[in-house]
Amino acid sequence: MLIKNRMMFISICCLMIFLFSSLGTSVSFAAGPEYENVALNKPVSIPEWDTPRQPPYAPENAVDGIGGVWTNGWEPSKGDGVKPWLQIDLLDEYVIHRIEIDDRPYDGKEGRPEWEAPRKDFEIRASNDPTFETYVVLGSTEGEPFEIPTWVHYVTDTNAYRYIRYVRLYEGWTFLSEIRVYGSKPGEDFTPPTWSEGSEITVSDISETGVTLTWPAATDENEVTEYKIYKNDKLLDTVAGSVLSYNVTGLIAEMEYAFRVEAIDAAGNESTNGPVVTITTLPSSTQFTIQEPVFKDALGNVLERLVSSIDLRASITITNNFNSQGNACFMLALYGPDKTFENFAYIQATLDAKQIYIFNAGFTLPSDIEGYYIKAFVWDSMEEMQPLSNTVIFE
Ligand SMILES: [Ca+2]
Ligand SMILES: [Ca+2]
Repeated sequence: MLIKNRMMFISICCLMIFLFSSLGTSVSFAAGPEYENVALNKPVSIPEWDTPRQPPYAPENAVDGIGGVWTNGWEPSKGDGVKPWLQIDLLDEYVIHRIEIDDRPYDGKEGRPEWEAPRKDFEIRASNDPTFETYVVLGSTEGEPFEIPTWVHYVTDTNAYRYIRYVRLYEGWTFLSEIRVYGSKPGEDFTPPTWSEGSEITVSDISETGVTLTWPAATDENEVTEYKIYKNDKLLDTVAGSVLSYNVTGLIAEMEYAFRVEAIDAAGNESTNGPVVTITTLPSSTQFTIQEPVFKDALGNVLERLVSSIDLRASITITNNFNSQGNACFMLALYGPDKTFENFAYIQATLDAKQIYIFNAGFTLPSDIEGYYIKAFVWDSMEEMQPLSNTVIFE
């Protein structure tokens, strides 16, 4: 009988093995918000006295995306006895976060004694009234010329404005190479959730194969919608924002793991300084941790019972807990009515120390499966046949 079985094995068994030593996706950290230049190519206007010049010195050239070159920018038609201004209609209300103005680089020619004039004595105003009867000042350079090549001004005003006006504060000539206005729509969330000082992950129920993590709630100006749990800097799982603990399973005995939790808001902003904890799982007295086998069809659908004529695949996860290699053999045997032995498949391998393996084995089921059942179990090897697991019956 044994010989016959081995003969059958050689002729019919089907073997598959997939090895995994670690599972998960690569870690990603959220960058700071990247605001849009909401002034780019938007409509511009100038005072009635100012006659628009032709490109590349027309008012539109102040917002055409080209900055810091000699031959591009808005130049008023005159500079004596006037205070030039240029107004941008953002076409919608935006919260302004940053304003940038590029210098027109000095060409070194004689006769330009006040070349720094365009770099000082201007003001950036904002309003929702296109006539600017009322406005707020977002920033100014009165007195001191800004440093070449770009004035970068951060805005703290969190109100939203539609119109931006560059205004020269004193009478005189000016030149606006390029102005960029970085903004976002009101209510848009660019700020990741934050963790309060001293936030820590609490660990409990450390076992050979798992641990429970518990963390304090992070806060957000809107709402924390998710937490991501990272295992050794790889994403392990994502839970809802209302969940503050996670039961980690599938760990290897007597191994160190680092866990980190990050909070995510509805806009997808992810914190980067979430709490971290390092744990060591308990040692195991047995070499292998063997999970229950899972039975699937060829498409990967989990089966509840035997189905006629399909290619059955059974998989089992085996963890080598020891610091030494060990052999394991996953056996799948098909029995017919009256316990007649019909078919079998197995996969045997040497498992490296501290590694997790998934064994797959399978065969095609007969067209009539009435009375059939499968026994699935793990031996140490086909030669020694020492059982390492219970026998699971699947019918
Ligand atoms: Ca320009
Ligand atoms: Ca937020």
